[in-house]
Amino acid sequence: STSLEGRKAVVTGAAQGIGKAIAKALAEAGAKVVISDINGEGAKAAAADIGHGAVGVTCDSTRVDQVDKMLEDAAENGAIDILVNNASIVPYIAWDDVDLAHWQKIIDTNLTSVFIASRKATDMMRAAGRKGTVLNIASNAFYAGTPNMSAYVAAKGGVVGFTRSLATEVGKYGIRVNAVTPGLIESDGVKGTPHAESFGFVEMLQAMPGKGQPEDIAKVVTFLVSDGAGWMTGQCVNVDAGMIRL
Ligand code: NAD
Ligand code: 4PL
Repeated sequence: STSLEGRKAVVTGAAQGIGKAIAKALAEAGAKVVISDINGEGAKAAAADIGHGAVGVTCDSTRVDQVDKMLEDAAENGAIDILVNNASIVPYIAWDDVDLAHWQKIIDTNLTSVFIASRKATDMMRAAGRKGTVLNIASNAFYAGTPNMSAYVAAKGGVVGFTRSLATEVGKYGIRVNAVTPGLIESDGVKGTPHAESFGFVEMLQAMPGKGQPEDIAKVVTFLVSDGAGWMTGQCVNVDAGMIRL
């Protein structure tokens, strides 16, 4: 079933946008949700907005010490059941402006952060004998090679590769690891940026034209972390109204 009653979940980067919609959907499905974000005020505001016992905490997903503590706190002397790695920077940067500093910042925030939280969360799940699950938010930009985000696309490709290998490593413990690749979504982070100018072009490519919303991603994530997806691991599910037909 898709009920998450009694499950403990952490969603990173959930103060706004797709992460907040995921946190809301998991909470509505019955999970106790920790909203983790570098923007602690935003995380607390999101938790208050969502209700259902959701809690907002300040945590920089690139910092091992902060992530380990955040996950220890969320586990409440056990282990969490669900980790959603969503935190990321969504840059719009011309190729000619991509320097090493930008590259390293994006790899750190969008890829290394996924390793850091997954390392700790799956170690804790194994120690507690918990058959938990990790869900990584990648992007269909990995398939499309979308312009003006080369470091981002590289990081998301890394996330897809890591999803496959981590699923292999921890499958023997009953821990499932999957990813979702959203297409362009009208999130808080996209609104008011040059990405928002891309909707016309993206809708032309979609089998079903329309502006993707955070809830469109949250619904699929809720299923993938539920027992209904218990026979799925190492998978990458594309959610983009048919822009990419794999
Ligand atoms: P957003 O910018 O609206 O929200 C991102 C959140 O992550 C923010 O609350 C921000 O504070 C947080 N964050 C950034 N760096 C952090 C860090 N170091 N530690 C903790 N939190 C941090 O983004 P969004 O559009 O909702 O995107 C959410 C996810 O979906 C990301 O993984 C993004 O790459 C992916 N995605 C987005 C789109 C899109 O079009 N919006 C498309 C495909 C994939
Ligand atoms: C197709 O992940 O997948 C813009 C911004 N367009 O972040 C994305 C597409 C964006 C995308 C993305």
